Amino acid sequence: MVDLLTVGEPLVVFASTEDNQNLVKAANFQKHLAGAELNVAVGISKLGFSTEYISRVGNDPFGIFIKERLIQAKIGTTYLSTSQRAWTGFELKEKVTQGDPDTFYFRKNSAVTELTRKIATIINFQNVRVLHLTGIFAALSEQTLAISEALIKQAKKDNTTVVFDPNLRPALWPSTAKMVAVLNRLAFQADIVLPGINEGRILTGLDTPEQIADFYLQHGSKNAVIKVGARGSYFKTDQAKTGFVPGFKVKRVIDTVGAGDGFATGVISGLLDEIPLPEAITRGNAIGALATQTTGDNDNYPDRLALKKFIAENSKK
Ligand code: KDG
Repeated sequence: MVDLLTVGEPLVVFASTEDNQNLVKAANFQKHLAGAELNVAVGISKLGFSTEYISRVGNDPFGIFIKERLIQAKIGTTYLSTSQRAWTGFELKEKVTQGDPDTFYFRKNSAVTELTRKIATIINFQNVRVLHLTGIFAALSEQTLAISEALIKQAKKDNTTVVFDPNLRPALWPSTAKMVAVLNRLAFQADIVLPGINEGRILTGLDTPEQIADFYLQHGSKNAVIKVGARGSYFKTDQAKTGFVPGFKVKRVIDTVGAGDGFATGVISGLLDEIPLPEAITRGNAIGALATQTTGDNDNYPDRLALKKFIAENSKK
């Protein structure tokens, strides 16, 4: 049995080590592993679950680095292939002392865009507990969108839980209208949709977490969890259960990138452990907070012991 199956583009990220220097001026960078879906696979694997990652890399030093890191992280590579023609994608990331860092991608026509929907036909969803998808993979090409649609369709047929994180990346879409239409179409089919509050506002035209959650439930999503930054997360379930799960305070944020994937990791791990949704969201809030403490997206994701310790030490008595 595979606990988590995800599909996405792995990236090498070069994170600047110089505070508040833009990407033109910065001269020193550190190499890390990135890619939203890969971050989730890393986090889920670290918590002791089995994972498989559908992807494709180039036959180049970045591709080899990614493959080595996947093996180290014990992520299944059954559906990972290597292109002899296209390169692996990479990105540059700023270091900022406030707010979200600027990023720049080198990923157009990268190896992962050679995947075709045939890959979806070889998955046996009877052996997969959770399918995780984000709006980033769907944005990369018509083929990656077709793969996303096919995976959701097959997963639903076999009652695999579908978790969808819209992960808006407007730069990857031809227009906002197309981004909104496509991502909502995917989100409406999900068992759990995980937008950030600002993403939810763009996708629904509504304002509050309650309104955004209602919008998704009215259109078919079974459960919605709306991330409201460091404050915490609001949820609404198909059983009409609602609530707000407070976030964890951290002294200093080093880098916000990877926090959303950390959140998804916590929620998915809770689903896999079959604990109540609010407890799963507490895990999500915790891993999101831990992710902000280092420069790499997933370097500070915890194992079970570290997660338990962080929650115990930082929960209000
Ligand atoms: O969620 C983290 C991602 O933004 C980062 O790893 C890079 O996958 C990436 C993307 O497309 O932005």
